[in-house]
Amino acid sequence: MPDAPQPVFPKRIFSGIQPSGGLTLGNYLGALKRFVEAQDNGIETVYCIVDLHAITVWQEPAKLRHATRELAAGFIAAGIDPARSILFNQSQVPAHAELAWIFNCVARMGWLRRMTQFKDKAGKHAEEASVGLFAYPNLMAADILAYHATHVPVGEDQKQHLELTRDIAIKFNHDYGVNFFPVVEPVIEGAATRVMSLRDGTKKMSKSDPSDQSRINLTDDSDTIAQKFRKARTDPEPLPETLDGLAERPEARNLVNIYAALGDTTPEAVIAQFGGQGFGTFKPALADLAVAKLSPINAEMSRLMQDVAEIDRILGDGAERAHAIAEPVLRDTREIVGLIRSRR
Ligand code: AQP
Repeated sequence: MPDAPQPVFPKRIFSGIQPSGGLTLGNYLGALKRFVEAQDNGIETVYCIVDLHAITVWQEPAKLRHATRELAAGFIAAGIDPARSILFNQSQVPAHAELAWIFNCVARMGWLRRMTQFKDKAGKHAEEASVGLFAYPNLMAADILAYHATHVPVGEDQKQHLELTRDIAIKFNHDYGVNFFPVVEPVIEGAATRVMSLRDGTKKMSKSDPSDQSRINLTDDSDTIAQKFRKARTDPEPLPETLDGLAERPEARNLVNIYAALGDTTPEAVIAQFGGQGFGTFKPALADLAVAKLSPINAEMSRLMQDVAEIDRILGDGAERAHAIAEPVLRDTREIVGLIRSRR
């Protein structure tokens, strides 16, 4: 008997960022900047401020509200057009939480125990971590699959979670004998898929790092950006003449990658320009480039934050449009699973 025809899932991009603090240069280069490129390529794009993920660790309610609105301002200031992309906060669309529960019953304990991000975040205190932090990747799978998204642009740190999303889709489809959820493609591209801390080139730049000097925040003013790059940890050698020379120099490699990503060029081109020169020349050039690229975003974020009612309106409108896509997917999921829905 010939195989049943496979459904074709039209290309749709989904990705999200947690409002667990301010946006960093890592979020901008690894995620946000690439979200804008995808939108501008004419692909259907759904972008989510994942507030339910943020509360997997304690968030002060007033700060969470502020961070959610500021993140929305950051998306728009960086170039996300709420008329062309769907921009909303996760908790306004109940499909995410409901599908996550179903996926809690699909994913296996052993799969989640292998997640390195949980190990990193819970550290030695795993017994005290929230159940939500452990089950976080199932909610992430629900975020993506509630939209039948096919492509997910993320930074390198999210690769393992996306592999889990694929495993959940495959197991669900197999267990229920359907071809309902797409097996998503991670899109991990560009010169800065893993921006590192300015204090330690072996650690990811992160919004929750206790040292503010370790990261560039999108809310930092020009002087702060310049000062942080000036003080960034480096070694005493000049930049090498070839890319191979960066292999054992994580801090130098990180700064070259940041320059390349901000300047829309390649690390090779940066080395061709600055090879043989010391950090006394390179760091000010990097700071100038960063200020030129980030300060218009910073200024626009401040302007948008003057009108939080408008930000809330944009998020509400995005949530309506997101709900219109996700709800039919949930309806079909309930049907497949055998959950009766007879309420009017
Ligand atoms: N340093 C980074 N380099 C490249 N990409 C990064 N991303 C985060 N940090 C870097 C990408 O940004 C998107 C949103 O990430 P997130 O804020 O939702 O979660 P996260 O990865 O846990 O980021 P943080 O800054 O480390 O947050 P905290 O400190 O709260 O845990 C993702 O696509 C991510 O890959």
